[in-house]
Amino acid sequence: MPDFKTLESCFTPKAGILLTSHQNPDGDALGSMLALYHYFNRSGHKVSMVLPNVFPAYLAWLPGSGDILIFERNQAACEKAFRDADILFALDYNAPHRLGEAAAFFSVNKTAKRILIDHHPEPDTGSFDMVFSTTRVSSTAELVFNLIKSLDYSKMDKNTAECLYAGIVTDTGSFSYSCDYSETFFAVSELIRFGVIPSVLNNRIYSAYSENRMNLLGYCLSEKLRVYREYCTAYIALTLEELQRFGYKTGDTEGFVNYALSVEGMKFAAIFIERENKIRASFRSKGNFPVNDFARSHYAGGGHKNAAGGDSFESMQDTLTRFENLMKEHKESICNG
Ligand SMILES: [Mn+2]
Repeated sequence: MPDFKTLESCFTPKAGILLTSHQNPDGDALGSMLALYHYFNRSGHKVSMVLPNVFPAYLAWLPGSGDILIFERNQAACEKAFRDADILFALDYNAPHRLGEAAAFFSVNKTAKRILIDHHPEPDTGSFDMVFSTTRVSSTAELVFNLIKSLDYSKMDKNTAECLYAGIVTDTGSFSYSCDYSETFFAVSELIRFGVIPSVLNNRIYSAYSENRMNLLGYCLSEKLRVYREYCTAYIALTLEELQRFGYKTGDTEGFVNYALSVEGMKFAAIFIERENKIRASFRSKGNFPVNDFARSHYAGGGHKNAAGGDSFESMQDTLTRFENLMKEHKESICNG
């Protein structure tokens, strides 16, 4: 666990703090950001939050989410937040380019201290003044829990704890991966002590899907799932037309790739989702096949060893043909990994 005590000297009274997280924010991006928002507010600082684009609706219940500035909707206010900050926190991403178009403002304020808190491999250390990074945790939210615990645990409260729990439970797929260390469960047991009720929050997160999303999932599983037993690989591909047919909203396909991976015998899974100008690919693996290396080599992407993503700029047909060739090529390391 990084030593967060070294952060203490950064905080002048009433410092202007900007919290940022990555494009297409997930539960960990939002949870770790909002937890720090509550913590720094209670510590008397002036805090703003910027996300590159909108977050999924199932996270809107998180306390404080209404105060987040969205770059794609309100560029002027976000730009001002970047300029005014004394301290900029980068949460749950490892390099400025993960901010998308907002990355142009990452270094606009030359005097701001830039602090990274993240659990992705290979942090771009040159872009930050301080780096708190390890892959040995479930989530950035778990890191933020430890930050608060070592700096001023008296500022932990129920709102903060709920945000942290949301980050941990979503980044571990409800405690089914990235949670092999006891420290994760220690953090969760502490969060429960501060008022989190897991059954209530799990319901809010996992029982709030739109009918459209459930229909799209059903369609994916019955019509679009391709299983290649000899390559221990399964994938799903969705075109723009199919997404529109099911009234697609941001976040609707989140988690779909895990269904492909949960087919018995599968060690590698992918989902390809057509966007306006590219095809977004997400990869998952069980065991040792490093999907972050795979995504980096073939899809200009990256991520974690067992969960990564990237883009393809070919047609859907060419994208899938190329993927099928790659899966044959990597057969040995996939199936024996
Ligand atoms: Mn994360």
